[in-house]
Amino acid sequence: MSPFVLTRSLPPDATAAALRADVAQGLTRSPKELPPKWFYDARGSELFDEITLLPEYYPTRAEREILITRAPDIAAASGARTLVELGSGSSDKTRHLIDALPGLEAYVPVDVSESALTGAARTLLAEHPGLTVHALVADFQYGLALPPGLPGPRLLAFLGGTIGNLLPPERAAFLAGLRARLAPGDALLLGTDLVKDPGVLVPAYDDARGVTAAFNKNVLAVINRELGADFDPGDFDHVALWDARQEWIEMRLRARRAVVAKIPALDLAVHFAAGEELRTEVSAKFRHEGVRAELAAAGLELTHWWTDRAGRFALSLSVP
Ligand code: AVJ
Repeated sequence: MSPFVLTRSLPPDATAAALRADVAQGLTRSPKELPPKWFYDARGSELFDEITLLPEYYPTRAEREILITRAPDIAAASGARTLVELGSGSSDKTRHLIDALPGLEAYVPVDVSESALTGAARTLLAEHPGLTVHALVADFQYGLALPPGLPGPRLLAFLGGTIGNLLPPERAAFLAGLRARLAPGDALLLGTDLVKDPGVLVPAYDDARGVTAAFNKNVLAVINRELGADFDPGDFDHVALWDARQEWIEMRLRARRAVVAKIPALDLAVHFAAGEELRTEVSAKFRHEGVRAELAAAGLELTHWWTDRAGRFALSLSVP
């Protein structure tokens, strides 16, 4: 195998078609909602990277702390020869894991962004000349078609707490789908943000500098550009709230006045009453027992649970 292979399992127009369907459905139902994956165009990815540096946004730093301190334990427990990473982005935090896995032969980053994949691969190959990188352009929510012949044991990593952006039934289906990809000896490394004081949680999603507000409103710019719509982001306020019953953060865009937006590509006009809200993201927070139970329901047994010193974020290892 050559050291770098890239497989596209997303047809080039799949993303455009999925955006049209999500906008057509999500903006014509009540309450209005959109899936959070549409935040991440080039500008949105840049804003997300900026969020990870904010003093209020602790998850990225907390997870990095765990990866740095626990990488040798993760390596020993998994013995991985292949590392598959879902939603790998810049593969920034993964570096700690790759450095700690002595027997690693193949790294398989999976992301919807081809540019993120090629950029990350270039850096990694320079640092690890012996490593084979098989990048996969794919939307991991819709089934993971792994390239054949990846040497086991395989470690599947899903970091960042992104599992919290799926709704509970989506999460169950997603975990069951991952379980179906794992053979005896393989393992799943999962990052989950933990339930904590709303006084810490809410500012993480509503920072003082307004970077998260800009990130939230960017989804309107995506719809304007991709579907020819005429949303004015200034017509909307950023809202972040803690739902104590569901134990999740919700981000919403609230119309400051009555708004009518045209979406020519869908031949649609969308009406917002003054004060009406569009839910743009759910970010669920977890507890040890809840993660154990969700994994067990998918046929995975939790074997390790590591948190940062402050107990804000957890990495878990589970096996089929
Ligand atoms: C890291 C993608 C899971 O839910 O915390 C950051 C995205 N949204 N600020 C999260 C996000 C608002 C984030 N994920």
